[in-house]
This record gives sequence, structure tokens and C-alpha cells, in this order.
Amino acid sequence: MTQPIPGPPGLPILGNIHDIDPADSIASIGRLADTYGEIFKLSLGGVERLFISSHELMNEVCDEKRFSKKVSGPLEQIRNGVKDGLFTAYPGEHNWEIAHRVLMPAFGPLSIRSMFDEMHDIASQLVAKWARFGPKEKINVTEDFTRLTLDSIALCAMDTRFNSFYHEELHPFVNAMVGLLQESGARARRPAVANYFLRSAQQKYDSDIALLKEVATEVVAERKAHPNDKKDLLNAMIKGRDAKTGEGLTDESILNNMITFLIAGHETTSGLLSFLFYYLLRNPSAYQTAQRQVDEVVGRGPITIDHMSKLPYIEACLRETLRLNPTAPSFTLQPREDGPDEYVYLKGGKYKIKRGQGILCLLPKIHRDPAVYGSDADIFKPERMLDEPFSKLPPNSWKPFGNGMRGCIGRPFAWQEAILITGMLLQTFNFRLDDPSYQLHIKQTLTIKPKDFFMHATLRDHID
Ligand code: MNH
Repeated sequence: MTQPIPGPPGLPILGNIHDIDPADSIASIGRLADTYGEIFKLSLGGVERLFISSHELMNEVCDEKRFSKKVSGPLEQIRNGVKDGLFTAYPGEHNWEIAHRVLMPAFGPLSIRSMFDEMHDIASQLVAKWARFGPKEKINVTEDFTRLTLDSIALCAMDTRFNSFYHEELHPFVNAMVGLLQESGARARRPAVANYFLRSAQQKYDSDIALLKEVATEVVAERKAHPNDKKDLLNAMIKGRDAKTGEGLTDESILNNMITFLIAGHETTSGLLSFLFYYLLRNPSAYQTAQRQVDEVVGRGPITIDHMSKLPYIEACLRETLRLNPTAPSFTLQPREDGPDEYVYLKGGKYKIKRGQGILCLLPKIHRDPAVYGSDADIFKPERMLDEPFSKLPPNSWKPFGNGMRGCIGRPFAWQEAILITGMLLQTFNFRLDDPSYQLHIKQTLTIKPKDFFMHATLRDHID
């Protein structure tokens, strides 16, 4: 029997805009899920959207034969800046196909290994900064991790040093990128007519996009004028050819994807590291186990690429962090547009969904489904994410990197970067919370981060 999909009543035109708190929309959607159940609907920006929050529904919509990625909401607005770049391409767009096939090997484990030295260079800057801070200085955790992840993706993808650790002010490229992201989020929440009348917001939006393109254009021109053999993402984009069609990326596609990597590749990883340190400081036994593993595997000498695969407890902590606080907290799917019927059904006919209808997958809820993770699903327990239990989880129960062929291309990059910096930090410092009674609050832009989270770092005794 088909059942109606529930949802809160809305206003004419504005719909359910007041049911969502823009400062933490994921939490407000989570509360609606507590009220309305595993699937509910909201009307936003004149469009009806569905939200799912159980593993059972997630497992069904992750079937790529029936469902595909939907570009809507803020993502559709970001297209104003980066068009058919990998992250914002509609299903089946030609430039996505080319860029995906050309860049997959460039993001593969082998290439990422060759970026180790550049990542290590930036990571050392963070370690040096905190060492000089000394134990009394209050560390703004999310800000410094953002400096780290931005500088390393910029060095690897754009061959450009933002030198964020040496400036209070952010690089103009970064300001423009933050501007694009914030305004894209705001535009997605406003009715289209409002966007039309907000002239000054539109002008700033346009000039931010123009600046991003200008900087990226210069970087590509510079590399083309002075070619080298570096195995970085920039060379992969410029030189790579698609084995299937022989095509390379067009100049415009290179710019779109370069900006895309900076957008998709820094906030998510810095949020992951920030939440990780929050959980380690709240769970002393996990903290000690992780630090002991670093001491046993790396010891006092320099950390190397070969250590990356030998720190399984740190990997488990990272996975568990992304389970509880997936820093890209949702993605949106839809019934495939090329299917035969106007409607598709979930749970063998229980819910009827119109083709093209967006279904937002609410990861913080899906990742805490007691049917998969048990009654202690809300608790940080890295042991459940060690390789053995992790590989036996039911399919599609841990999705922080998205789904299938539209899943995250930067996952090996993020993973290596996160293991490296965590290993270096635990090797060098002991940490403590600034406010021992700190309660976790979340700040959401496109991604989520801990709000007002500060800690202190003390050099360990063995470091001279
Ligand atoms: Mn990443 C897609 C999460 C790090 C570049 N990424 C996605 C998606 C999720 C995601 C979820 C799917 C979005 C969707 O379906 O709409 N990404 C993460 C997380 C981290 C991350 C949680 C770090 C932790 N991502 C990175 C890094 C880069 C990157 C680092 C680049 C260097 N991500 C991408 C790109 C896509 C993507 C590009 C789009 C891939 C595609 O659709 O072809």
C-alpha cells in the first residue's frame, strides 16, 4: 500500500523556509526527521524536496541503476561559478565524463604518494606554528586546520603557495571562494525573484567569480609557459588525455576543475581534523591508544610515506569521526531521468516518488541508525571502525564520501593528508581543551565544523 510522505505544513510561496535554521540547517532537518520519520518532505525555494534518514532507504537509493546524483540547492548555484566541473556537473555531461576518466588516475594512490613531500612541507608549517605558540596560547583549531588544507590543495592543484600561516588576512582567492560559497547557499534559500532584486549581492557574486577565474587562468598560463615534469594535479589536468576518446580537458574545464578542487577539497578535510581532535580530547583512552600507536610505529624520527598504511587506529578514529559528524553532511539523489515510468517506488511500493524529484540523504542520521550501529550509535568508539568490523558493515551504511561514480574523487588525497598531520601532531605535542567544559556546537556553511573550539598544545618531553 502506497503511503503519503509526511511533512510540516508550509506557507504559500515561502514554503517551509522557516522550518530550517540557516546557521545549522542539518540539525534542524535532523529534528524534523525525529518528528516525521525516515522520509519526509519540505517545500523550499518553490520546489518540493524529500529527506531520508534511515539506512534501509539509503541502501535503496544508492543503487546507481535506479538513482543518480541530483544537482540542486546550493550545488546548482555553485554552477554559476564552476559550470560542469566534476562536483557540479549534471549526470551524463560530456565534460564530466572526460575529466572523470582523465583525473581518476591523478587522484589514485600512486599519484597521491608523489604529493607526500608537498603535503609534509605544509604540515611542518602547522607544527612549527604550534610549537612556537607554546602551551599558553589558545589555538583556534578550525582556522589553523583550514590554513593547512587550503595551502596543501593549492600547492598540489595550483602550484601556488597561499602562505596562510604567515598572514592574518586570507589570500584574495580564498576570500572570493568563501564569497561564492556563502552567496550560493543564500541564493538557494531565497525565492528566485529576491535574487533578482539584490543588486549589490549579485555584483559581489559576479566579481568573486571573476577573481577566481583570473587567478586560475594565470596559474595555467604560467605552467604552460614554463612546463615541468611534476606529477601534480595541474600537470594531470593540462597533459592528461582520455583513453576512450583521445580528448583532453578544455581550457575552461581546467579552470572549472581547479577551482572545484579548492572548493571541495579544503573545508571538508579541515572539519574532519577539527572534529577528530574534539573527539580525541573528549575520549582519553582513544587519544592514548592513537598516540601510543604513533610512538610504536613512527617513534621519534621523521614520519614517512611508508608509515601512512601502518596507523590503523588513526584511520579508525578518522572513520568514526566522519560517521558521527560527516563534514559534507548530505548529498542529493534522484530517480534516474532516463527511466521508463513517471514514478518510482521505495520499500516495495510503500513510497511513491516522481522522477526528477530530489532526495536528500541526511548522513548524520543515517550514520547513527541503531539498526546498523546498535544502541550506542551516538557514541565515539573507534574500535568499531578498525579494518575488520569496518569491512563487514552492511553496504551503504557509511557514506561520508558520497556514492558510486559520483563519489569523492579526492578521498585518497584527504586520507593521506589527515593521517599525516594527525601522526605528526600526536608525535610532537600533548593537547588539552581550552575550556574543559566545552560543549560541541556546530557551525554550518556548506560543510559542518565545531563552533568556538579551542585547544592548547604542549611539546612532549622527548622533543628537544
Ligand atoms: Mn570530496 C565529491 C566528501 C575531500 C574533491 N566529496 C564529494 C562528495 C562527498 C564528498 C560527500 C559527493 C557529493 C555529491 O554527491 O553531491 N570530500 C568529501 C569529504 C572529504 C572530501 C568528507 C574530506 C574529508 N574532495 C575532497 C578533496 C578533494 C575533493 C580533498 C579534492 C582534492 N569531492 C571532490 C570532487 C567531487 C567530490 C571533485 C565530485 C566528484 C564527481 O562527482 O565526479
